[in-house]
Amino acid sequence: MPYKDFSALNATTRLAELAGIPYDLTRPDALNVDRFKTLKSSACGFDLLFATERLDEAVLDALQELADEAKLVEQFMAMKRGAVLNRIEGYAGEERQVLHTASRDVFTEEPQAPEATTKAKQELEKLRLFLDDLAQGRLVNAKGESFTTLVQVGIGGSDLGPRAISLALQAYTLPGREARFIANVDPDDTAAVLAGLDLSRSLFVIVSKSGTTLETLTNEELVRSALTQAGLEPKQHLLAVTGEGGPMDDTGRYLASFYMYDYIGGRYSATSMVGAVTLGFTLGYGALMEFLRGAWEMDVVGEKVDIRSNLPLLMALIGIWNRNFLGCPTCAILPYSQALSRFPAHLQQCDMESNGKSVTRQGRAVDWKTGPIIWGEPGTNGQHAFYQLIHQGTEIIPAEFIGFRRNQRGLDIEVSKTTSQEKLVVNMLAQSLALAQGKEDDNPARRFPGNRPNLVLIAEQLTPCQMGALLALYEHRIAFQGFCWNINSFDQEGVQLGKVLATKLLHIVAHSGTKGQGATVATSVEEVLLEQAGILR
Ligand code: G6Q
Repeated sequence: MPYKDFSALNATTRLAELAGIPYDLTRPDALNVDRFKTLKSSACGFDLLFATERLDEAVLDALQELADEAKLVEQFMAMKRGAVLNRIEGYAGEERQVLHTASRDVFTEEPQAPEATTKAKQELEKLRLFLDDLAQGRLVNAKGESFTTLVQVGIGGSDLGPRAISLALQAYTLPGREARFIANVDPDDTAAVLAGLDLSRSLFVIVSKSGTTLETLTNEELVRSALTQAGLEPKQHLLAVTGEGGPMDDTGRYLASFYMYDYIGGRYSATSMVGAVTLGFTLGYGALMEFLRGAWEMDVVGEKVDIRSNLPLLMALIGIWNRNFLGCPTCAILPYSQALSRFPAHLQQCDMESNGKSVTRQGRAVDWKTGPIIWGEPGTNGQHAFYQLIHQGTEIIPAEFIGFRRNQRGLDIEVSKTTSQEKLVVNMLAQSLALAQGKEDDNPARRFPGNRPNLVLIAEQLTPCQMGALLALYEHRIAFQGFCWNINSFDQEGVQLGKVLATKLLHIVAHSGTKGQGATVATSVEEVLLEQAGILR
């Protein structure tokens, strides 16, 4: 499929014209009932309320033209069917298919990429049997006791998504089960996680697609040595999730191994075995499948051509409107749900590693803006922290609020005639309106300029299925934006240079003869850095 550059798309001219006078949200009648009714789109249990964005029907029509002209849905379908999209024409690269959707296309008789889905089904079946062995007491520790804890050891894509989702769904954890995570090569991270653990009743799943990641391999050794010191046989406690045939694919070292495939990028791997093993352990196989079903349902929504009913595409285009036409450099993800506290961190990786690019899929420099800076924290906490800048700072920061009408755990209290959940949701809606409308005041310090674009995503409750849909919604939003910007959203060359230099420096430190403990190491590393500054050139 021939790709057009973003700036060569005709619709961008019309959008640039419209951006000259964007919808004024501060006008007295700007936010009327009709607008709230019309600028709303729903799918998979989510309502997307976008009346508080600086757009109108004319902008939406132009965004539809943009989507059609850039063939965004066609590209999405090509992705789902296994086109080799992870590539830069004429240059060396990963040259891979992009098939994370295949890991959940297991609910239909006609999967889009049958071969990849068959493999996904095989791994799911392997996991189901493994979980069954645990549940039925066929798989126990040396003393015949059940395993209570699963520690996921992995980093980047092998950590952030699974960790965020596991935290989000903690309320649904099976009795007597828990998950923990180790990512950083900082030994204190591992030490802190191991500190409170009964190692004899813990399993560790070492997750590394490549099987070569420094942090993960180092932490695996730390875990192995802790198990040995506790008088336990490491192999009886270690599982692996890795690429088939890769360096970690070694049944002699692990109790069980699960596979992921090179056509699933790390940051898109939460619905593969990378996330499934831990989620299956804590939630059970049934809830894991509900999570996958939610993602699959959103995958299907992503196929719709009409932007008003394709939630991920609509969000992608609203993001492009804010980024490329209203000139906003960042986007805040603000979940009004403590359970989603790590979800912004996951999206930060998924979005910034995918769309933090400045060359096209033909290897030319882009002359338009690509991915924004993604960040965020849960509300209402953020209201007492950084919202000041969002309301009155000099940068316009589009905000995406995510909330739920009902809480997960049932515990709540009515104080001053409203429940805590009501307070949470009302605060979210109040922030959305305040950012949009602003407020005049004679006192300039108390003036709120308004016209700060934002949207609200709201669903009934954060269930496993709803979490799956939310995950896929953002995954596809990111992919659609990358397609539109004509960049390769699926490689991550930008993380290589630092890794290569660290490896060189570690080699030097290992052979420098000045190795020691604590401050001595720090000093020698600094010296080496100074001495070896030439490596950078
Ligand atoms: C994600 C990236 C990156 C990767 C980690 C871990 O898309 O590729 O974050 O997930 O570097 O890689 P391994 O799973 O190979 O250890």
